[in-house]
Amino acid sequence: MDIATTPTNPEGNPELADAATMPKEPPVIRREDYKPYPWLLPETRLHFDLGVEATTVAATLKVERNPDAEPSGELFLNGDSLKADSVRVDGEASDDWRMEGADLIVSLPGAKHTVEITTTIQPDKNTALMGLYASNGMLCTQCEAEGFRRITFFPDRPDVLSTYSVRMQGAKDQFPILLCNGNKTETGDLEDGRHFAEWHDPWPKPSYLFALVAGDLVAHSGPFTTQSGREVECNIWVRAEDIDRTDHALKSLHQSMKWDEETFGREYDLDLYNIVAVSDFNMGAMENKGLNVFNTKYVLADPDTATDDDFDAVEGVIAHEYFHNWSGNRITCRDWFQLSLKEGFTVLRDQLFSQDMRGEAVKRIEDVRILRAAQFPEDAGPLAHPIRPDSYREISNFYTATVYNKGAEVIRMMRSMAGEERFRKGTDLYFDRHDGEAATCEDFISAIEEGAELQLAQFRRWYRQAGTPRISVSQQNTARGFTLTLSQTIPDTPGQTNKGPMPIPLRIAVHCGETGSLGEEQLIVLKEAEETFELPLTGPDPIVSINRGFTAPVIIERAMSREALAFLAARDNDPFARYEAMQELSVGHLVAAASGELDEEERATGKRVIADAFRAIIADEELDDAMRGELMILPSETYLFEAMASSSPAGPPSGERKADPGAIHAEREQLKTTLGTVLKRELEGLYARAEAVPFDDPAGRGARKVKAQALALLAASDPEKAAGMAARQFDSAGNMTDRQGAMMVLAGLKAPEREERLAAFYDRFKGNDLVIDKWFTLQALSLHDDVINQVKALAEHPDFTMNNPNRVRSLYMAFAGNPKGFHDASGEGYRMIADVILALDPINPQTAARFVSPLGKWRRIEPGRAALMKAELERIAKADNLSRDTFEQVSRSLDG
Ligand code: B3K
Ligand code: ZN
Repeated sequence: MDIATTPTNPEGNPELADAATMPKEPPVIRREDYKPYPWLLPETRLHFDLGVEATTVAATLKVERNPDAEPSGELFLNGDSLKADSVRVDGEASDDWRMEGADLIVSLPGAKHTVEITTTIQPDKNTALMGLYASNGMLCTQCEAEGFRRITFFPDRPDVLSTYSVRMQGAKDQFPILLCNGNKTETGDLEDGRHFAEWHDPWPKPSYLFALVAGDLVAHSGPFTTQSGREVECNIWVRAEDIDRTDHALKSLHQSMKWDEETFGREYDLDLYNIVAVSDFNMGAMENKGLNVFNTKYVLADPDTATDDDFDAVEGVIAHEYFHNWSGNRITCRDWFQLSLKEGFTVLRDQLFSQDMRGEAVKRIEDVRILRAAQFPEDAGPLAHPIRPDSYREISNFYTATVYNKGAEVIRMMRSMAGEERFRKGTDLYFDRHDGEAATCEDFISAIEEGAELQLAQFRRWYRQAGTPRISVSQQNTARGFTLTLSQTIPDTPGQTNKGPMPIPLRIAVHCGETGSLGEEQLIVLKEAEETFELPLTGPDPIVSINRGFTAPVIIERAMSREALAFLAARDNDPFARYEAMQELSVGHLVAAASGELDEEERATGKRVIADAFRAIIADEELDDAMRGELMILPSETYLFEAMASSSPAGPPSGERKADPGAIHAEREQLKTTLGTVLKRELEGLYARAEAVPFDDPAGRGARKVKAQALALLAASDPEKAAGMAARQFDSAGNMTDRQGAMMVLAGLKAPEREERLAAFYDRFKGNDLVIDKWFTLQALSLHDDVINQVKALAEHPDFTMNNPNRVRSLYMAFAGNPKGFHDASGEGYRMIADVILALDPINPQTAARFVSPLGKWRRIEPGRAALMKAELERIAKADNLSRDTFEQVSRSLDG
């Protein structure tokens, strides 16, 4: 049992049932077992007497029988690490109740009752950061998915909607600001320096959307007038010292509100919208009704402390949580298997919003890069699951790139097939039909099918089949014209074999290699396992541009010459297709080289073609720097790992080759060195041109991006010179993007400038947690030879703590993503991450479990490293008292 997360029982008994760690083999919850809850809860009243060390919660639940459910004489209430101080039914003390594990069951004879339960919780002991916890002296909550049961006994499931009225009271000096969901209805002073606030949320909601915040906060406020003319008070609540870094968050919120009205016809539905930034938070943010709670990382931004990417992340997460008000809160999920109903759809909505704010091409490329970095590996590994999973042991483990990002891609495919206008009719129907309900993915598909006039019978397979489809492409020039034969296979994944073909929409165009003329685009939908499409021949030497815009989340396998790829990289009129051709050019070369398939001459040719393509991109005057920067990004080592593990040398079935991270790293570094050497003049020219663009210039953002890339390539070929350039850039930087870009280069070099600038960075930003997180990350991610020892030393730094998830991630998640350090052939990197999991599990199981997946790649890696990774997983599995979270991920990683 986890003492640190277990509140002391008021009767002195420490044996409170903790749902996260009991029993040893936690039960499997199955989608097919769904049953409606036997009771309705029209009204919930909560009374909080707030204290950091002890908070008492008095809950009053009005319950009545649910006519649509199987009747029960018992009211089953979830609990986690709670004890009831008192239970009353209809105003009388009751002893007709019992505990079953962590849960409380009350016998109820009639059709309608009032149940009152009092509990006492200890927020400052709550290191798991689920339920009510203390952060920097303030109190805040996180309830999704199953945190409300750590506050009070309750039917803590998303299909039980209730109207909440809340009274909160506490010391006025400690908690001057008292916030909850909905509208504030009353405030007042009490005796002994205490005060209270009462809140009422008129919109029935599930318990996971409950939130409360009490603390010493100030607001950056700015009203928003809705399309129907209502004024909404918008507040960004932060600690006083952070108020100057909230402009971007407020602006992003206003833009999101306007965009959702214009694009999806959705208007906000309360007079108040509060966002609170907290430093201790398990994930990015939470969409609680009218009171979003955010990780500070996704609220605070100014140019001196946040990079351009940080600004984008703030905009994206603010939008995401706001959009949940309709796709998540007004229409919520019937059960947690339906998570992608709200998450996939909301990710798509935030992606479309950011495309509109910042430009479609670059945003689409970024989103595909994230999908390939996080979701493709998940789909190819032991944790693969469909976007609508069939079972889980711990739902926190299913907030995944699959549910979120692949979920968004699946809905995006519907949009591509219907077109924007018909898709909007589909979403309108969905919102109209299910407003106020707890719905299912099936409800969503049916509404789109009807509203957007699509046939989605076969398409439903995307919801139940895991694995990234692989599409092989072959083209034949025939007497009549030109045909393209496409075949799809969906790899086996844990528990799933022999999957049926899925509809795969592919935007496609055929260009003429000889004349250079570009063909017209069309959308084809591959439905069968194999299909042949006749396409107009635009001229000799047809070059196929396929999956333009990345219309489908699939892997295209095609044998295309380097020359044809170079043509697409330089000429295609679809920006994504250009990016893709550049990636393929590099991936093809690097995987073949890392697999030892290239002799010296082939290796030299491969690098020359890539260098020529880079040269053409640097010289292309029609490109803006933001897009140029995308085209110049080399495939990541994670992506190359995936490509190598799933590519087949000469003919035999896919998936036989194992990834060799050492060889991948060496080849990629060698390519960088060649590019830096061969393109020295061009890269220095690019750097100088970009350096001259002022920060506030509309082209400044793109300029900073290409400047960082030029510097990284130059550093690979001439480290000494690059150290000087990076140090100069660091010293003169007026913004964090340039500062971080310089530090990234310096961190990987053995140069005196490295230590001096790391110290200067630390001294300047000491006390600013988000920037000090960057300082940890820069070092943990570096390609320095001694990175493992550096990370060990950083873990001893006074600023390091296992209790703050941002800090833990800044050091160890960065390290787990550092291919050089993590995959060190000694196995030390694997051991370090396994040690982190074991140390963190009793403190914060949700965050600990997130570190398992890097080790779960063992089956796809060369045998030496595979054995080391597996041994670490087995060591974790043997530990006593593993949390449900970590137990599930480790056992799937070993079994899958
Ligand atoms: N819905 C929350 C995620 C909650 C995660 C709980 N483990 C944030 C979001 O997706 O918007
Ligand atoms: Zn979300």
